[in-house]
Formats: sequence, structure tokens, C-alpha cells
Amino acid sequence: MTDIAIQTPLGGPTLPQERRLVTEIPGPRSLELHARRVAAVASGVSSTLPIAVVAAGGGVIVDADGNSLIDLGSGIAVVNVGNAASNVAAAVSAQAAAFTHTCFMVTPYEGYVAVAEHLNRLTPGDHEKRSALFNSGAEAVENAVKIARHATGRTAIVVLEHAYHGRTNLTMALTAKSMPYKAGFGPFAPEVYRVPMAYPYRWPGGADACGPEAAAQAIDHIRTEIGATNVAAILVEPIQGEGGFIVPGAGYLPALVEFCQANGILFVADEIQTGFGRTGRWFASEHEGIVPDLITTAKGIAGGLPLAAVTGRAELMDAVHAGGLGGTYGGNPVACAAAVATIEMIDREGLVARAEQLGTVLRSRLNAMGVEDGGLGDVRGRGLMQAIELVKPGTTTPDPDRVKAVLASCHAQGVVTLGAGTYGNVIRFLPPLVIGEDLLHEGLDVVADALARSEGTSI
Ligand code: PLZ
Repeated sequence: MTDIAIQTPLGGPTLPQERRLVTEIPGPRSLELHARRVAAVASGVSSTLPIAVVAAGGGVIVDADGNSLIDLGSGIAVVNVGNAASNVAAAVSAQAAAFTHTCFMVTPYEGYVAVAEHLNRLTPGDHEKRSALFNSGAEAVENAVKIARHATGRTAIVVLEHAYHGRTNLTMALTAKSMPYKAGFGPFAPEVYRVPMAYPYRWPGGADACGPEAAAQAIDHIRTEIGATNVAAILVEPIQGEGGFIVPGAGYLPALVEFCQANGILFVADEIQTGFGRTGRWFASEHEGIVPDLITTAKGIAGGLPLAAVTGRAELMDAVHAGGLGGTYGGNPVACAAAVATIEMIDREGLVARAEQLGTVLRSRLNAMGVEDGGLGDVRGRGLMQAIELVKPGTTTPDPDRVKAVLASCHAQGVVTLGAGTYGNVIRFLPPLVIGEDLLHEGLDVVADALARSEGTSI
């Protein structure tokens, strides 16, 4: 088998910001790689759009056939500052040339401390904080649970319907959806309890009643079936990600926070998908004035390098004995250099405000997509984390087949779009915060066209 000779153009912001189709998608070189991949890579690891990426930057991804696709996914909310952002790439190469690893637990270095200082400063609340760094979102969530249990001396963890927190054994237990995340992978970790989520579009009593009613049900469930004094933490995504970009009904999160405070329970915000400017605030908790006791972050933190963190109240974080937290690679110096450059870039370029402004553009485009047949059930989200939920015309019955058709058509037209949702009937939009407004419009034109052309395809 011969390797594909791929000429790698330079990525980053210098890449022409255009949609350019020179072959079908995927093209012949992408198909060659796909054939090698099928023979070499475990099939349990799947890909949304099997092109062979050779470069990416700003709002585009370039493949081995020379196609340039508009990126409305950011590698699942990771490259908020754009792919291969030049200052991130420079920081990475300088750090890689200086030293690549010592293990912070053996011989520490400044980058780790600088990332912790940034996180302590940027996360909600002006109380004293500490941070610990890890490699992936799931690992951060696992450690938040460890810290919460250690600090409270309690074991129960409360999570929500439609939640997503990862794929490791504990985080599978915390995640709601069976297929594909949990099916066949049990048994799962114990002492995890699920309560109702305030899902406005699907709440029987209607969107206005949703927040208070769902909070009352959740609290009742905790009091009667779990026992409030057994609960170490309630773990919440302030806007649910994989579950379908569900913004909790107004009043739901504040009610849970109040209940936590009154009962010695820690409120833990999983900001792994919502963090680092994505929703038009540094962290989505800010939209509701929530100050979590612990916050997990990952994804957007380091411009594409693997890094994650738990940040929280100093007295909780410091409750753990020395040596109780860590890992060989946690807070790797190259990833930390990328994080410092990423955070400085978000600050310098005003990307949080840009996410809010472009979010207004995105919302008006999504609202205008209202298809004649009534298949667009809901438009929701904040900033550059928004989604549409598709239903069978005139009902609230999920329409995952139509989502598949729309996504396939967008992919064929050179626009990287992602699905989501417990019922697989959500299309989510997560463009890089640096995407050009024209490019965003062009991508959304393709989506609007695909959606309109899918009219009447529902049975
Ligand atoms: N918490 C809120 O969104 C990761 C998962 C993609 P890791 N979401 C993308 C997939 O199919 O695996 C995520 C998240 C929230 C935790 C995680 C887990 O983060 O870095 O993937 O472990």
C-alpha cells in the first residue's frame, strides 16, 4: 500500500478564507486515506466527515484534494481562537524547543502556574481559588468528583437528564445517553443519581413554567430518594452540549445553586464546551449570575492542544492531601504555553465580545430558516453556541433522519456541520470565534439551502 503524498500548505490565519470545492467531498485522496484508516483504526472511533485534513486556520479546513471547507464546528468547540493561530503556534514551537516534559509533579515550571493564575482570575466569583490541570475534559470531571467527595465527606453525585460529561467509566455513569456512549460498556460507577433537566422546548407545562417546575422536581427527588445530606455535588452543564444545546429554563440553575448552599452541597459547573468566550461570556455561568464552587474546563482552553482544568474555592481544592491529585502529563508544558497564548489572544482580540456580536447574526439567520412545513421546532443557544431542533412537521416528534440528510448535504457542499441531541435531531453551530462574518453567512446560506431542500422529506 502506498502512502498518500500530501503537500501540506501552511495553516493558520494566512490560509485563504474561502469555500473552494475542486473535487467531490470526500475527494480521491481523502478516500485513499479513508481506506487505510478502515484497515488500521478501530471502527468504534468514528468521524463525521472523512476528509484528509492537511491544514486549517481561521474559519476553514483544507483537505488533501485541495478543497477548502467552512468550519462551523471548531473541532467540537475547541479552536475558539482559530486553528493554528499564529501566536499559539509560535508559543508551542518555542516551548517544544525549550523542553517538552518534566512532569509537574517532579520538577515544576512557570507555564502551569500561569495557566492556574489565569483560570483563577477569569472564572466567576472573586473568592480565593486554586486550579489543577489535567489532559482531557473527562479527566477534569473525574477529578472534580474526587475533590467534591473528599472536601464534603459525602459520596452521592447528582447529574441531569441529557447530560454529557465524558466516556471514561465514571463519566459514562454521569452521561445520560446510552447509544453510542454507554451501550455495552457497563457496569457503571455507583452513587450517581439523575434528576429532571429544565428543557424548555419539551417541558409539558410549557417553557415559562419549565425552570421553576423542573427545579422543584429535581430538589424533591434529591430530598426524598437520595437524601440531601448524602450529596457531595450537583454537576451541571450551564448550557448542555452533546445533549442538544439546551439552555436551562429561566430560574432552574439559580434554584439549584440556592438548594446547594442551604444543604452543604457543592455546585459544579462543567464549562468544558461552554467556556472561553464561546457563549459571549468567558464562562456561561455568568449569563445567570451563577458562582460555582468548582468549574471544569478543557476544549477552548489551549487552541487545540490537550489540556483541562478544575478550578474552585481554595478551601475545597486544598482539602485534598498532597499527592492525591495529578497524572504524568497533566499540565504538560507545551499545552500550557498554548493555553497562555490562547487566553491572551481571547483578551487582546476581544473575542468574547465578538462571540456575542456574531451570535446575534447567527441567531437571526437561524430564526429566518423557518421552513414552510413547520419542521423547525426550536432555535436556541447563546453566542456562537447555538442550534436548531428538527421535528416532524406540525408535531414535536424528533426528526433525526432529516438532520442526517441536512448534514450530508452541507458536507457535500463543503460546510463542516455537527449533529447533537439525545434524539439525534439537533444541528449545532460552533464556528471559531475568529470566523469572518462573510464566511459565516456563506456557511449558513448552504445550511439554509440544505434545510429548504429537505422539506417534504419527512414522513
Ligand atoms: N463535558 C460538557 O462537552 C466533550 C465529546 C465528543 P473530553 N464533548 C465532546 C465525543 O463524542 O466524545 C465534553 C463536554 C462536556 C465533558 C466532555 C468530555 O471532554 O475532552 O472529550 O474528555
